[in-house]
Amino acid sequence: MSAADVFRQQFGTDPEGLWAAPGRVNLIGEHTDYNEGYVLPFALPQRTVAAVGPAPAGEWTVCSTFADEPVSFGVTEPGAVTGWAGYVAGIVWSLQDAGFDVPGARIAIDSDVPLGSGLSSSAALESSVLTALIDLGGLDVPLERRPALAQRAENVYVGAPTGILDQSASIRCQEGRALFLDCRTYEIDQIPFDLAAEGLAILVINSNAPHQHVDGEYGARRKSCEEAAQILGVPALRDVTLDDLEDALGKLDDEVMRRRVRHIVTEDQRVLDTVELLRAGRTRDIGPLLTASHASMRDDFEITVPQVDIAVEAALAAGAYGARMTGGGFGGCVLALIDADRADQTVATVDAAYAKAAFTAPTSWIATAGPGATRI
Ligand code: GAF
Repeated sequence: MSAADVFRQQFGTDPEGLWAAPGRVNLIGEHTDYNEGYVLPFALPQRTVAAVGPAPAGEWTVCSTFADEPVSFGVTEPGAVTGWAGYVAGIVWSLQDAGFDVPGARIAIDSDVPLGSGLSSSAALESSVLTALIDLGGLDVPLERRPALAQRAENVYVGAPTGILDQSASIRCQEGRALFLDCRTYEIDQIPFDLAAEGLAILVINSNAPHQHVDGEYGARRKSCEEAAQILGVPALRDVTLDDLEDALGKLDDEVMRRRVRHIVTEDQRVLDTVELLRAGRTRDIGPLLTASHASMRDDFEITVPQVDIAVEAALAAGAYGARMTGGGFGGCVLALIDADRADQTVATVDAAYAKAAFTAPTSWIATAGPGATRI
């Protein structure tokens, strides 16, 4: 059933409109967002659709294709609504808290963004509902302000200490482009990213590894980065450049903290180098940067698991130009930059490596850069 079908079944009338927001793949720049650094995501064609219609002021009801019961709520305090509907209530709360007169609404959700795979299913949900409520209420919220509103829903209402990468990707990405985002200033550059024209492709390999300890470990990484910035006397680790790195590491006593800092500082530089190569039309040459990013996440930030490490190694063995885990880590997806005509061999090599290790089989597909959040 589509979101519109669920809306009709639940509310007995047609929705006023449909809004969609995508999941994302982050090409490079992992855990740099909350360090006020750089990221380079592109939007997936997979998206969350919200069918939305009006309701009396101060009343919201949300239902979906993946939950049995609708959830209704009024004006709420952070955390009052839990589970998946909390992301929707969080958007209402965040807009209200920012002073906007949010219209009451009936909302039905459908999504083909894989859940819990590091492809931003929660940001897609937040961004579709945010865009719908802004349009429905005729609210004047410029595009560049929207990701921070959705991020607040997640940080304050839901209570997840995430950065601004996922909501920015879902809201600001454009078809055929990768989004180069400065997470301090929110300045963007839309980088042309039409791999098919170059005979290339991004293969996404969902490790299907169960996510473990995600929340606690994510928060611990963030805390360690923020403590390091404080010790180094900088507003954020973004302010430590590659040239400063050795000096900075010399000022930190804790070996684990030193590794965390090294990941962030080198990762920011890898994003900048990747953008430069893409601008110069040297797409194949970004491969080693992708692979170095993975090694840094594995060895310094320590956020990979054997399933994603094996996927990266197998993709490289099959001839990929580069490969890395994408997203927050502890499972999730790997991306590999490959020649488009080598997709089948790459998938076969990865599948064989998983079978040999007796891991649950991965799921792989070619990802193209789709549009950001919009009314459809
Ligand atoms: C998750 C978070 F939600 C993002 O903010 C970002 O930190 C990412 O992990 C890692 O780059 O997706």
